[in-house]
Amino acid sequence: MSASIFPDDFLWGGAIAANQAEGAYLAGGKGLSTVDTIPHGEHRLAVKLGLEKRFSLRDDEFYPSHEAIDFYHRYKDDIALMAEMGFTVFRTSIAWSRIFPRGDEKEPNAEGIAFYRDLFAECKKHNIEPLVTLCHFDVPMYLVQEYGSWRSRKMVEFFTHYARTCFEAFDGLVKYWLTFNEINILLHAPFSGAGLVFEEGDNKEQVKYQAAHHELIASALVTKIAHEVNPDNQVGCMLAGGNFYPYSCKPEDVWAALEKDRENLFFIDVQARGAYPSYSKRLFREKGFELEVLPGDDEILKNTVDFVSFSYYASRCASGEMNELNSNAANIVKSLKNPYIQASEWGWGIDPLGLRITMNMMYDRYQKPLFLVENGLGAKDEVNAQGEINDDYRIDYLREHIKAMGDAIEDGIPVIGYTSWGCIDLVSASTGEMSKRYGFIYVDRDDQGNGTLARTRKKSFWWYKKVIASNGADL
Ligand code: BGP
Repeated sequence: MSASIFPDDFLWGGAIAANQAEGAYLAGGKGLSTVDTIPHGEHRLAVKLGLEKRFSLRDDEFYPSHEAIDFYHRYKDDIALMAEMGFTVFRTSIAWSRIFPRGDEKEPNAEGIAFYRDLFAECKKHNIEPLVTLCHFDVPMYLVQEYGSWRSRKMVEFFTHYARTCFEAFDGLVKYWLTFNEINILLHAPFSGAGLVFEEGDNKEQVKYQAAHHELIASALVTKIAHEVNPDNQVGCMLAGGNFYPYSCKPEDVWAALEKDRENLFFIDVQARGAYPSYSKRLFREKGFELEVLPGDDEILKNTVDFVSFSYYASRCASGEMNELNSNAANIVKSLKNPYIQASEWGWGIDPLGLRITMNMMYDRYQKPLFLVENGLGAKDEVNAQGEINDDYRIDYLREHIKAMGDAIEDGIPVIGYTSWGCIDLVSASTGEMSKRYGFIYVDRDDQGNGTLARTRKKSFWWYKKVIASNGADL
């Protein structure tokens, strides 16, 4: 075994999100949130894109997120399993509507605060550092119906109040914070990303970029507040990452890839550099809209993040002739199929070198420490006759990506840590099903909601434990 190239204080762990794991969607005074209303099945995509309203919950449809894996009641046992793997960091999110059920109250819901205090204290008890996302694809439904969600500048007030409440309530327990999960997903799935529902006659692009402006202002203010509450707080932005490759060396393809990268990096350019990027002027002019920007907004945006976090599942590919016909979905961000790489069962390209390329590009651009907070392979696992889950395909995927992250560290990039996505099986964000699994820990539950919810260690559990114990040397 070679010596570790990972720093001694490198954080190893896994990631989940409240709405994909907790279940208990109305327990403890929680209000309804956007994600609770996204149905399983044929309407799913249209709802996520903000094109169809499904505000009333239908009894004849199954919403897996309502029960999920019951992490809400089982977190102590689950955290113990993570501690057994040697986690030093655990990423989860706070469900905004557990703290503020409607979203615009002055006083928080005491039960919601108590739940997360206990959860974070449990992590600390096991010497696990919580890494907490304030908004992971969930907005209180009341704010969507009353205010139009992030269309409205009022959201800045509600979100900053929510964030301050969390910083104060969990001070001393949580140090690492993320403002918005995969903030760029707002452009690709506006309802999932930001609670946006389009009305007739909307200029959709205008609505999205106005909402983006509000989120960017809120994120900058929240970063400032976090530092005021406790100067030790570290706040990161979060990108659904993965560079675009040009489909060929044709200049039009190279330009297309650069533009597609800018579309996503636009958010991080603001959050990490503190101002709208130079290319945005032309972008807005050509799209034919003007943002409502208040005096003082430029000053607010100067509150940049402490680190840049991102998810990486796949690289992407673009050409000058890309259109709906020749593009396929690699996650929700459209991409051409890259003929040089293999893909997962869901068509997401598997490209470890793409991770090293993405990390180098981001560090060159931002010069801030990176944190890889989501990475993993969604796959259908089989439980064999002995009750074992031999997920060698997952181990292979993770090994190659951890190696690539190690290469990026050797390239000179400071990296804070790694949290593999869905460290315990949970509900998939794209499919809304259980059968697309990422975990080291298997959860007995199927797509129809059957199963005992029992937890079983997969083969990858033992492998990851060894990786952590050797600080990434024994892969
Ligand atoms: C990211 C989301 C996660 C997670 C992951 C895997 O986009 O931040 O919430 O779900 O993708 O995606 P999926 O669950 O669709 O396989």
